[in-house]
Amino acid sequence: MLFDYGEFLKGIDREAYHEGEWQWEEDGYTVTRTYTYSAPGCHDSCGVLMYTKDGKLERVEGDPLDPCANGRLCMRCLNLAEGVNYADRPKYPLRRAGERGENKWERITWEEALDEIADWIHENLDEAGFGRESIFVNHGTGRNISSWVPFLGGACLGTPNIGAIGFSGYSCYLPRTCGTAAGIGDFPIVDASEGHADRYANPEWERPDVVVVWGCEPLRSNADGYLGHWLNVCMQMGTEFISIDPQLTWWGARAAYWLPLCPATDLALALAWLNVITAEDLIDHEFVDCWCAYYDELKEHVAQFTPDWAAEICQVPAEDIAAAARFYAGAERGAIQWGLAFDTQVDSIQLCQTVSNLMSVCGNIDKPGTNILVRNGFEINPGYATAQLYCDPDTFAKKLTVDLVHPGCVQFIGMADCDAVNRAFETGEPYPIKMFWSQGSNGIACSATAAPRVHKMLQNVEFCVVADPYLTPTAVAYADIFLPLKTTAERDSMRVWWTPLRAMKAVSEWYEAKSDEELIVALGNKLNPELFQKRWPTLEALLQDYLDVGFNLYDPETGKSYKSAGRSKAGMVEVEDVHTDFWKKHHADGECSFDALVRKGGYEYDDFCATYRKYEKGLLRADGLPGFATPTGRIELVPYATFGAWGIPPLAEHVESLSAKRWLTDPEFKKEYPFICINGSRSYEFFHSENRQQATMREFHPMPLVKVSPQTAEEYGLAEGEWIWIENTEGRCRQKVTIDPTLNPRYIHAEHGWWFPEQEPAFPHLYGAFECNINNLTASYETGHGGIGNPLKSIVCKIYKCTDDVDEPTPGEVVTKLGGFRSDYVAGQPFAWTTDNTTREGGRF
Ligand SMILES: Nc1nc2c(c(=O)[nH]1)N[C@H]1C(S)=C(S)[C@@H](COP(=O)(O)OP(=O)(O)OC[C@H]3O[C@@H](n4cnc5c(=O)[nH]c(N)nc54)[C@H](O)[C@@H]3O)O[C@H]1N2
Ligand SMILES: Nc1nc2c(c(=O)[nH]1)N[C@H]1C(S)=C(S)[C@@H](COP(=O)(O)OP(=O)(O)OC[C@H]3O[C@@H](n4cnc5c(=O)[nH]c(N)nc54)[C@H](O)[C@@H]3O)O[C@H]1N2
Ligand code: SF4
Ligand SMILES: [Mo]
Repeated sequence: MLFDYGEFLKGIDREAYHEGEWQWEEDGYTVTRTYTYSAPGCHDSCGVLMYTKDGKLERVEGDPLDPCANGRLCMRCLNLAEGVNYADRPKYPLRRAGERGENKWERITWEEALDEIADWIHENLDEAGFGRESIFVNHGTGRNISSWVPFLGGACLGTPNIGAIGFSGYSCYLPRTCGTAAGIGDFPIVDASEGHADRYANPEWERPDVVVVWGCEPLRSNADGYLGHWLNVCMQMGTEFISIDPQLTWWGARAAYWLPLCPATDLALALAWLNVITAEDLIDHEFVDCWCAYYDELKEHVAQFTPDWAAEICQVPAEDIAAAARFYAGAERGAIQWGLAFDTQVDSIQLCQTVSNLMSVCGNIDKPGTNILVRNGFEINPGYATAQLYCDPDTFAKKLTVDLVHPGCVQFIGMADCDAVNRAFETGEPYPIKMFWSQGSNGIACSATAAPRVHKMLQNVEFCVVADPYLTPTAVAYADIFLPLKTTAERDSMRVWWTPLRAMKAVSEWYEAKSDEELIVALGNKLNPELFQKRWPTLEALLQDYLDVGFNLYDPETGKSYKSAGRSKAGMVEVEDVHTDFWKKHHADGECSFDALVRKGGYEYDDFCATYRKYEKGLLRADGLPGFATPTGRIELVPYATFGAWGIPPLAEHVESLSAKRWLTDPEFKKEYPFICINGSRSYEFFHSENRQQATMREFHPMPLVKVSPQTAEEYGLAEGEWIWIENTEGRCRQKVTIDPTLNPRYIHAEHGWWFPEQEPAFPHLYGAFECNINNLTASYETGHGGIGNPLKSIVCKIYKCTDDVDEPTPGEVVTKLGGFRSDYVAGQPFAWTTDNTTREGGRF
């Protein structure tokens, strides 16, 4: 065995690492043992030692005593001090002093900023007859904000319209959570021992035999509370891997099988795996018999999806599809690590449900070394649900829902529907959006599919507030008021995503910046003083409430408690007690506070995620009976009831995107746009559009790179480092060529999220945010069943060399000065050409 956790632990000099202390002095530094709050951006939270001198963060090291990350850090955390101390980081609130996009600002006080916001809302919404639903709150992916910004939207601003601007199909993570909620009732993640404080040494834990890394690169992304190096440890302990990815990744290069499928054909492959596994009877009979419903229906349905059928769609040999399926199903303990690619396809929700069926029929659910079912530790679940508890019920009823723009779809997600929001901006229907509040998102450079189109709709918004640690293209383009925010280093906060509950302790200050939590308290006390004076008058009160009741509706005077009614649109339900399990555990011993958590090293594990076979123990269902949290109490391999209620066909069928359909059926179109562009795979240096300010990151990764195959380079006469245009019907952008000998010649891969903080901020350049933006080529409004999933990672395009034609307008000029690449957008329609005979119905042509 290459990796022995016991040996690893024995090798740590615990005294040198000040075991039992949370802060000490060392060589002129104050060292603080704490957790990052998803620094910078990031979905995770790793144990760090922060080295400060005179109140300034100078260095960050991994904390080997932290069981989550075991002292390992990404370059993004190791380089945190450079991001935190960036010279041009805004220090004070700013008011726009010129036109939008001129980048002219004047310094104002927080009091002035909050007054102006309150006055604007009062005069232009409340007194002018508009409801608070006319405020759209935009937030991004940083899991350092996903509990807090929605809460700010609901509790401070009183709007139900909270979401991600221009991000059609909720194409990040939500498809996976909904796809599994329907069939399993809970969310499965790969068990790499992360639920246990004693980790790989836990006596119940067993390492997975086979892990399928599917549409995910966990070493680069560490996505969604999951650290990639956990899987690396499993590999070192003997786990074998399958990689399902159009590109050769680190995992693919070390895998027993690499299935380089055509982008966005994963459902065809998954159905073929089910076909093999059911036809060859490779299922876990005991598990299926006891715990799964509708197996016969599933088996009958997948009988048509043979490996030969899938081979043609996926462009992977049928034998390889079948052999890999047998390898996964034959493992005693198999697990599937799935990634963003699951969310960026039009058949996304059925794909997620189908792959959760693969886990279920093989019995790979909630047993050691398989996919375990996890929830937020200690039942602390603030977020959309709690935000909506504080919104006026009549206003809540006006939430922008999916049915407004995708007829027949049913809203079952907490966020406002991204396309319904677009449509409200574009048409004023069903009501105009008058105010845009953006916090923790760089929408125009990142989340906005069809970025030029989103620019068109945002440029005339009446009032815009952007809150961010940095002045982003989104701030320069739209903000009337800019609010400077703290980073993880300056922030007192907590997070619980799965387990453990973690505390982040502020170690430095940044001028007048406020943390997201401090902003909630300040804004809430300004706009909603009655509620905030009672519940959250101070930061301490807010943090305590998080631990005590997770922001649920709770009135200590009447004893009445309410929880959100989950995914439904229905609002709330009265419950007996909303106290969290953390409160129940620690209220009496006085350890239920932020400070207590910091003192004990910043973390505490929860029992739920550490318990295996929860379905046998009655831990999953609200009624406490054994089984799963589904209507039948079993895993529903065909989720008739839930998908039925959501308007989604319960039996899965692969569907191509609109452009793929046209590409496959229209030879002229395919000749014009011969490549499929996979885009946005994560890099080690950046988190979406973040960290571009950091000189060290730019030294490693100076410019946006578009990968091409050697064949393509030869055919087009392209040299390494040469700029090329990438173009399709929606727009174009340029990136620098890098030649990848492992890439399939039919694909290219472009990067997303690029802007250049060192370049001109003002229009038309806007820090270069449109120059290299691959989302000039992607489209809004194309979603799959349920309004879920957008095919943003499989766009068709052509490429050609950049020339030095100075008369040609730059993309920035096209977008900010010349009305955009297209003038023929139709609200609700992704492409101008889809108004003719192309529809979303049906499978592959
Ligand atoms: N073409 C293409 N487009 C994509 C993707 C892709 O793969 N391809 N990926 C998509 C996905 S999955 C996502 S989730 C979106 C992400 O889209 P965004 O979430 O908009 O992306 P970020 O660039 O991470 O923007 C986050 C902002 O938060 C700020 N920030 C950092 N720390 C804090 C903090 O503590 N508090 C607050 N309030 N703000 C902070 C950062 O400075 C930054 O401006 O992009 C999507 N866009
Ligand atoms: N360093 C860093 N970490 C991040 C982020 C970041 O920007 N930077 N972003 C965070 C966010 S919000 C997210 S959502 C996660 C995403 O993180 P991951 O889930 O790891 O996703 P990606 O890096 O986009 O892509 C992973 C792999 O999917 C493959 N892929 C693309 N299209 C397809 C397809 O159609 N089918 C299959 N099977 N594979 C495909 C790509 O080739 C790539 O190798 O990362 C998070 N972590
Ligand atoms: S995953 Fe990496 S960037 Fe994210 S908190 Fe951990 S070390 Fe930092
Ligand atoms: Mo994401």
